[in-house]
Amino acid sequence: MNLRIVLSSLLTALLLTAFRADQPAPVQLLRLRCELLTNPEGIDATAPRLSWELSGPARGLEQTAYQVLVASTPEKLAADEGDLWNSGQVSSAQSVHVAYAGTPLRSRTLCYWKVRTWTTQGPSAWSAPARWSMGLLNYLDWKGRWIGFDRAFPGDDETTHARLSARYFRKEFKADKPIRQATAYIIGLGLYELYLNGQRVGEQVLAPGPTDYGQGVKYNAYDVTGLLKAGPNAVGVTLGNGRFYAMRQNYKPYKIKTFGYPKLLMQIEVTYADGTRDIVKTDDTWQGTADGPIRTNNEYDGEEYDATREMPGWATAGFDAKKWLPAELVQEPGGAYEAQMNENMKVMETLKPVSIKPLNGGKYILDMGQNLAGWLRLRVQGKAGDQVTLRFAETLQPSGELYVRNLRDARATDVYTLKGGARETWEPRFVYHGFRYVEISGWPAGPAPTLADFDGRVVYDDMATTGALTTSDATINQVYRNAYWGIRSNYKGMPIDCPQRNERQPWLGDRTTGAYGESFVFDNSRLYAKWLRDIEQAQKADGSIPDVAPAFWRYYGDNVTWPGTYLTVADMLYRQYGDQQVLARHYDSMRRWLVYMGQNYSENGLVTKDKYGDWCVPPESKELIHSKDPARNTDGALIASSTYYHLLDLMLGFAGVLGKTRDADEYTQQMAALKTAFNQKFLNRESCQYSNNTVTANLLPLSYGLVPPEAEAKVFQNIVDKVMVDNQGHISTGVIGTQWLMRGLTQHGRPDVALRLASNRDYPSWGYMAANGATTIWELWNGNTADPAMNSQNHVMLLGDLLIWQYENLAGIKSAPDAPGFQRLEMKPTPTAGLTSVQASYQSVRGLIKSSWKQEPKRFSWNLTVPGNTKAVVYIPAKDAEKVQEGGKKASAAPGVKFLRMEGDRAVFEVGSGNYAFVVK
Ligand code: RAM
Repeated sequence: MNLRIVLSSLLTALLLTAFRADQPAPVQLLRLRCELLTNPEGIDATAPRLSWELSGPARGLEQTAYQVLVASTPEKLAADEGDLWNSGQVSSAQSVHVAYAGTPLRSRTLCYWKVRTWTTQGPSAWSAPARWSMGLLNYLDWKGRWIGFDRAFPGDDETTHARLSARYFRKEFKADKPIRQATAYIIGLGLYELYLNGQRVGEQVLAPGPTDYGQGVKYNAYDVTGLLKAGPNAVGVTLGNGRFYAMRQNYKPYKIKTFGYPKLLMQIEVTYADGTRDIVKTDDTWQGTADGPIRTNNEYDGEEYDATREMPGWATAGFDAKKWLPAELVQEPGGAYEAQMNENMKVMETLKPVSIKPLNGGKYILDMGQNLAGWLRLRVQGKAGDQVTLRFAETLQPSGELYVRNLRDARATDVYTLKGGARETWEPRFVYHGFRYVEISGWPAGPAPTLADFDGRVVYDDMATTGALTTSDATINQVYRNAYWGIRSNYKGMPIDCPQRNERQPWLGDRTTGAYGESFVFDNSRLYAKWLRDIEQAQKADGSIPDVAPAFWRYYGDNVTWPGTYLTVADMLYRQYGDQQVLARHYDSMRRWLVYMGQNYSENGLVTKDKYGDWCVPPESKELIHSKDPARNTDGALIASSTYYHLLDLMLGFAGVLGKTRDADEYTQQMAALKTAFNQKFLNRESCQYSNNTVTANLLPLSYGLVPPEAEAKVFQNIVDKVMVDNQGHISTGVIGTQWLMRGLTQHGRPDVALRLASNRDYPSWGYMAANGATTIWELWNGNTADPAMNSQNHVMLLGDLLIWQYENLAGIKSAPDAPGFQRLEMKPTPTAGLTSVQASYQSVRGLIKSSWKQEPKRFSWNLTVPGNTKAVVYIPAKDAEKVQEGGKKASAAPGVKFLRMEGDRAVFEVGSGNYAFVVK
């Protein structure tokens, strides 16, 4: 042993003795994740990125080095043998997105890993082990054939409101030796449920994630070792339509994409204890039927289930399948087979209804007390053939009946036919509804239904809630809650616009900045990374990007604002999650689109192509959907050109990150030329008004850095005047302007105006929605009075930058722009007259961040938490740094706190990880 090793083991021994009972815990490594997923199964990233969190005994914990071990068995890992990868001790502070760099990973490789770190507070022990497994990386890894039935069956109906019964497939097989391990790989289109020996595999619902199936499909992988047994086994799969057999058939085929009849490709790979392997795969020895209990399933229209047709035991060995048909070999859907690396949907919450009221005609109205997306589970007793019908809606008519006109032609109706006898429990499998109210009819004779007979099942992507925020303002809190429910309602394996009417499309423009705000509330990193892939797959060879992706509705029309979301979401993933890979992966496609737009739609130095304007501004009359008043609307050419400038700016940033200097020069030049042309065309140099002086017309150039410095103050004043004088403290922006409004007002020195907009309860405002019964966010500011043709009660696009403002500006939880992924926090809360406290927390990629402050007449107090291996620059409202205390001491002398400078009426300090309690008296 050389001296260094002796010394270091002595030191370790010393440290270990030092951390006994009365000592604080040593450095800990927590939340190990691979590609930001916990122990993912079947991934296809060949250099997967590993992340961990650190927590330490004292303030200011910093990682100085790490070592990662990846082993092919848990035993090897336990013996510290990284046969796949031993990174060695790497001097680095990086604890997020450390890319695997070991032996090339192949299909099916099981990877067990752990990490240890060296820090400013001593070394950590090895972390607890974590794992991931590789999926099927090659086309030829798929050994089976696609099976299905390429036709309709009696009882199906292929007119516009297509009805197709679910298709069931099964196969028996024998495992003749003890099993060591088994994995199932499945692509079940449109939607599948997988059973092994009668048991449901996994908790996912409505899987897999939707894609443009002609471009590519997602597979899921499950470790099914525990579900198989030596001897006879059976696998069963139910297929629903999903978006594959689209909800509308033979209807506007130029717009609505449909892909064919449900189909399945799967295999179960079994490794026996003796090391031999077997593979059970789809082929024409499988059996299938369309005669099961799910009689019809259609995402818009609902599901009908006839329990008298149940087939007990169909997914177990020994079932009598005489009446089943041989499965037919069908065409593959085309495109790539990719591992699904975003979370599937799950029942995320079960909610009790709040009231049930009888209506005429033996009907009842059930109120969930909350607008939600998912379905109803019911418990009912009656005779065979009794039929309970459930109709779903967001609101009621004054008569107490359902209001369904805003669902357009979505029938949103589930029907359950009882088998009779004992109490029956049922919930649908292949649909979801956006609803608060349910009309129940056909309830069997006997006792009337009660609340106990029903559960609301809240369904969305299985992602963690990462944020929590409350303030001293009840309206802000209520709107936050409505936003929370709106966002979870509209995550459906892709971000959709609404969950209730005959639409439910992933419109790009609805998420331009929304995705960023949402990222504080939910861990949406995987969903949006998947969505970028959807958008990439939707891009045409010439560069054109549609307004909806996956392009289930084909809206290729070219405009700047909706497709531009491709870039803003990539930017969000980089800033909020430190994901640099998305920039590298999508850079070329983003650039192709930007160049394509520039080449095809330039006019006098501007890029003017627009379609939606400032979508959904508050209209002049409360019945209207879209304003026709030129004074309320903003010139589309201004919106397009300023947005194009902003997108060039984003590209400039991406080029910088990726070291593409030549491109960067090109963007810089284009921006300079565009700025000149833009101000020439739209800016009135005297009044400092842009175009027709709407808030949006002035706000976009101001937010994007287009305004000449000497005009900035006046342009901003025009915005404030418009809000406070012309609109008496009310919002006048639509989907576009609202994306910058709250931050813009705050950053330019009028947080009071932002607060006014956020706490309003009269029209138009988010609070007005809440005051008028909204439990989510409406599509329209006048959602309670507008025409039902386009009036969803559960949209998120009008949130604009409200959530970003709440977290970054109110609570002060913000990633410094030059330190993405919260490497360094910029904590600058905004105490404003009328708001006395804010409490917020956010589970970032680096760990839990907290900020809560309170403004009392002569005292400002602020408690905050900075996660391990992270720093924060904190901006404390104080005219004099000497007045700032931390933990009862003068702040500048407190441990881990460093005074940096005064900045206006803020004392600026730097702190490391830990908990802090600042007070200014
Ligand atoms: C409607 C919805 C949707 C929006 C498009 C342009 O279908 O309001 O959210 O993005 O129009």
